[in-house]
Amino acid sequence: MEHSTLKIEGMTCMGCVRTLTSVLSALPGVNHVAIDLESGIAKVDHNAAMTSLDALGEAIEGAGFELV
Ligand SMILES: [Cu+2]
Repeated sequence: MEHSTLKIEGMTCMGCVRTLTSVLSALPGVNHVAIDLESGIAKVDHNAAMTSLDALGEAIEGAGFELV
């Protein structure tokens, strides 16, 4: 299990946090997602063999946010 810490731009409210949390949680091998709105930091526990860091980034951008 990888513990990735990602910096995300574009989240403005708790609705964004909920949206992104559910998008990331739905990816295969993602175990836990914790997103802090104020800092823009997302902590994701994931099986990198199933969902790589790149795949997380693609999902984030696909949801309309930006991985910094
Ligand atoms: Cu929002």
